[in-house]
Amino acid sequence: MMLAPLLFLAAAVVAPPTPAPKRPNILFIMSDDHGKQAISCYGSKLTQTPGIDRIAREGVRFDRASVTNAICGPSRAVMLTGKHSHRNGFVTNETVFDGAQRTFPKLLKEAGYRTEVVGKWHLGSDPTGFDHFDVLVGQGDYWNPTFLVDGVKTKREGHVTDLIHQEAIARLGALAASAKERDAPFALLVHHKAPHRNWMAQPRFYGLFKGAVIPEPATLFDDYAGRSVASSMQTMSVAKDLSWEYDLKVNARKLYPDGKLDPLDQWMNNELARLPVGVREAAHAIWAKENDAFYASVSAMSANAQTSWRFQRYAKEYLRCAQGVDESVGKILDELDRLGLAESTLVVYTSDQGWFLGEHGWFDKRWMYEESFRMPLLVRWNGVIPAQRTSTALVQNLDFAPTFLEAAGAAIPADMQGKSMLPLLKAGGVDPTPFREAVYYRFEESKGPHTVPRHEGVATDRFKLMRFLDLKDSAGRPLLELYDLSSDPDERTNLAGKPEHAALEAELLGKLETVRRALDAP
Ligand code: SGN
Ligand code: CA
Repeated sequence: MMLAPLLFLAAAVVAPPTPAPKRPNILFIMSDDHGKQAISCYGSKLTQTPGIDRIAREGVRFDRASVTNAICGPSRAVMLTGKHSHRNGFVTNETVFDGAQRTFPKLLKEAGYRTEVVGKWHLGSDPTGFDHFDVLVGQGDYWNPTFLVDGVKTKREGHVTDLIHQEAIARLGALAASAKERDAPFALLVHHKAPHRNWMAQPRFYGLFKGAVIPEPATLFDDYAGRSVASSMQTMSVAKDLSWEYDLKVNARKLYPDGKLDPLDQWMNNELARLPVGVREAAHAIWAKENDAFYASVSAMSANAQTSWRFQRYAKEYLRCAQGVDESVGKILDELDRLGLAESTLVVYTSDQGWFLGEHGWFDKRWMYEESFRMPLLVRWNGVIPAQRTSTALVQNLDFAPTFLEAAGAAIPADMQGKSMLPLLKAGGVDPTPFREAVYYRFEESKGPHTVPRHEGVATDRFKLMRFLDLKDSAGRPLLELYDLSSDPDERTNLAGKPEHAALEAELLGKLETVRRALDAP
């Protein structure tokens, strides 16, 4: 009678320890300009994204992930190098990335990984550190784009999201086979262009949101009364800066029959002509009825009613493009299942920054305000990272490189400024330490499109201080904005310069100096 428990105990003693996880494959999926407001696992009121949501369901969703610089090329350079823009040298989109420097793909390759990238690159120089690259030339076109395939220009027919997706599926199959043969993992970077401006979806999504009313954000008609002058300096407003043709697909000639047209307003006759014929007709057909009704009523519409109309058109085009990305992500996850790679692959979904989908009256990004500063971030590694977790840790795009290197068992170079998220991920996103007390941000592209003034800043889990580098307050000091994110998540009330918040302002200025010093900021 006593034997059974004893046997049981003995069996428990000799049971083999759980093997350490093998080095995972790395699948890094990124889109361009995809805000959290447009992803349903983040509580979107606008759309459903079942493909992307699956990663959250099976892994960790980060709610306070941020970028160090909310603009395309610089963000990508930060991801590759694990260093802030001032250290990797790629400060604005006008810069050329120095591909001779150390990047995570190069280090993974040295560690025995096969490394590949497909999709958007946008770093001015050709990719380095990849066994194979198949990237868009420049920003890339939505239709019939030209790719650079291992240095050779290759024009392909079709829609950019479908073309990148097809290539991703083909490379996954090839990489799975070679990984087996070499008994070594791979890293595949799949970087979609969508939903970047000027929003041209695949025809199969044209019917989506037809007749629907997209809820307007609470700050669509923001007058920036509680902020500094900085917010009024931009040219990225839904009301004024989206072009009728290029962005909104409304024939400007019908609105201004005798007027002089903006170059972007010659688009209907120019760029639209690049669409395949059947697609061109389908595209015209979705807009025609709504457009005709608009031409007939626009003269009687108030300015706000016109902005609301423009918002609806813009939001629907954007969300349709994002739907194409979501469909691709869902199918890529299915393909991992089919290839038997779901357990052995670390999967990331993110975007190169967040996005203004009408919040504060805007489109585009660039600002340290929440919508563009925060990026979506979802991570899955079955069996290693717990499922269905959320995290408020202050992780950044700076942290991808060290995370991938640690997962690969490779050394993290001492000059990388990011921090591996792996321990945090294994703990399901909970880190009592905490992971990071404060993050540093710096945007330099004031001379680029949309005229957003240069600024830097520091954010903690509750507060954000922004300092405009070229603007002064009435006393001649650098212009500041300070927000309490817990009571003012829309950042409508600037607390800087208010005597009752002087101690808080001084504390945050101190934190800004601390992070600046630690990172050797300019
Ligand atoms: C283009 C867009 C801008 C956008 C930048 C940067 N204009 O210049 O609206 O801010 O890219 O975007 S467009 O008329 O060409 O669409 S980024 O994602 O590459 O940083
Ligand atoms: Ca971008």
